[in-house]
Amino acid sequence: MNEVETGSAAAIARDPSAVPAGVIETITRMRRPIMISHVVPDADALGSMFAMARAWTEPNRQPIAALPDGSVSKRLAFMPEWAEIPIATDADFESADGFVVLDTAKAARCGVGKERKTGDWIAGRPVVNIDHHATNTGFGTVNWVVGEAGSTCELVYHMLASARRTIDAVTASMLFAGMQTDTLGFSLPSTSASALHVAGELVALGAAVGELGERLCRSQRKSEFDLLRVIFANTRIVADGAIAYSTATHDEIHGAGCSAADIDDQINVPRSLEGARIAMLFTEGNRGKTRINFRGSGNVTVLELAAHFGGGGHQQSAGAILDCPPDEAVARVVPYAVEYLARS
Ligand SMILES: [Mn+2]
Repeated sequence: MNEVETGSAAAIARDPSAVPAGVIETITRMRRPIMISHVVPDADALGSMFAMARAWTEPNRQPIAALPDGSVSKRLAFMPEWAEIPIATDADFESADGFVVLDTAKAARCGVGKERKTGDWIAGRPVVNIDHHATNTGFGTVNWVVGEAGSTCELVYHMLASARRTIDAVTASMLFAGMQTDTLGFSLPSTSASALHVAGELVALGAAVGELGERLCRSQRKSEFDLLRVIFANTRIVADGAIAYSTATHDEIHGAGCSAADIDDQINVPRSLEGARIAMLFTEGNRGKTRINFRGSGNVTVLELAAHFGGGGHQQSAGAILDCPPDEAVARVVPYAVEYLARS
């Protein structure tokens, strides 16, 4: 089965519904697995972890989820509440017999908590790596990476369906939330007919479409709204409007009442400008470190641009982190992006 490789860079599969047998077999052998996703988890990260954990719970199997304190944004706090999956403690990390890592391109991005970042928390145990990032490094003992899938939740749906696991209404809501947000409300080119078919199945299974829309799209807290004002005010355009970017310093983020965990989709502000082919967002959630989100529109890809600054992600949605404040990051990245666009 060529979708599964061990120990080397992940083979990128194309068909999201062709679930490698090794993935299901390896998870089925685990009794105390921990579901893990990336730092600053988005709805696809949370949805895929919780859906997996809920659907694989049995009398003799209790999956749990790794979620470091304070890592979930206020807007997505309803997801762990609905899912009701126990959160892993240090003791759970000791006794786990395997890990399922979802939506995470490399092991260093695993949201396992600061104290584990430098240690060998895997310690020889099996790791199943399920993801849709083209840059996934294949860090698992079993890897299933579908670069063209719009979300990891879409892959998890196919996995649960082919393993004949029960998808109840809450699990369907978890998966729908991830699919909806990672495709920007089913508006990105990654929204395939098959993804829409899966979304339809999830609605039939009881996904709470209206309430999810309310929570995900129409529930801005005052603090998030105030941060958006900053993002709008700081938006700049260069390259005759072909590049739009915005910034938020540590003081601006915290001054609005937000934190690093609340930085998620604000990139959509500069990205929404007509004619913007590259959008970038520079945010200093943690002082002295600037996270940069890159988005490409039309035929413009940004993965190479992000990779130039040590980052990764998808062809048209990527990120990087620089060890400097936003103004310095802008000075380094924007001129390079202008040149990059001129030759792409
Ligand atoms: Mn994702």
